[in-house]
Amino acid sequence: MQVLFCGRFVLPLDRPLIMGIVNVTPDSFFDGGRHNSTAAAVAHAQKLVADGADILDVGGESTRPGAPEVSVNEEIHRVVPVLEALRELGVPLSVDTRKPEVMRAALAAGVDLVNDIAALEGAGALEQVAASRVAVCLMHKQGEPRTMQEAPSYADVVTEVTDYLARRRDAALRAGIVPERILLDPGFGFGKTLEQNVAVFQAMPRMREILGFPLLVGVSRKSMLGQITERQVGERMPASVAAALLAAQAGAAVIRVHDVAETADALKIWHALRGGDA
Ligand code: 7PJ
Repeated sequence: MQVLFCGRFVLPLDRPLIMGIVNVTPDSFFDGGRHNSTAAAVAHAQKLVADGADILDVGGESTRPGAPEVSVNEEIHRVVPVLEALRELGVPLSVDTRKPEVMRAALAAGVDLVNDIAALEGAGALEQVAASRVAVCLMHKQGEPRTMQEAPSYADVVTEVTDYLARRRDAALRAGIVPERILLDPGFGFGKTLEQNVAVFQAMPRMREILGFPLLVGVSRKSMLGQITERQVGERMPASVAAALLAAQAGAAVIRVHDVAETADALKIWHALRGGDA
């Protein structure tokens, strides 16, 4: 059976894992105070675990298109207290960051997985992760979050995303990260139009074959779902659950979601009813 070496844990990959999203950003908790946003994030994370999250993904920088930049210090102060408070839960902890300095602080705080939308391209990021025992998610994006949705452009989006992930996979392996520690992610919504996201989604089984590594998929509440359903972000839960099921069907190893309880139910039905080993 395929497994993921993930810091303190060895996670079986025989069925899709649910990664629950824990945002620690002042705009997700309008309180202003540090203590309150830490406490709110910790409480939310505990609820996600009760709801069935297999991994918690803690992020202090919003990478939504157009979101403001966050300084290294600010991001560390958002994320580290939450990681420290969650360590005793006994659930694998991921940090969602592209800043090597934040990775260093998160590694010191005992994180189990580094989820990097920049695929460890930051200075020293590869080496730092290689020197640890944590898992890593290498994600594709085109451009930078603030402007990436302005004019995404590809000759062949599936080939370009696959080739990029193959290059970052190889860079990670060369740095000494063993295969069991690596997840790859096509990066839905990161510099991709709806049509490009759809093409990549449909190509996932083929990409998995070609790349030979487990895939992480994040489509939860994203604007591609809003474009299809014409729903605002707060009304995209059913669309997100539907997309999560299809990602599972396409072979995703880890599914990154906001709505953990609903996704867990949907996956239970999928496991129970699909039959065979599809
Ligand atoms: C993703 C992520 C994703 C991975 C975000 C949002 C934007 N990390 N971080 N994959 N998305 N690995 O959740 O809408 O798709 S932040």
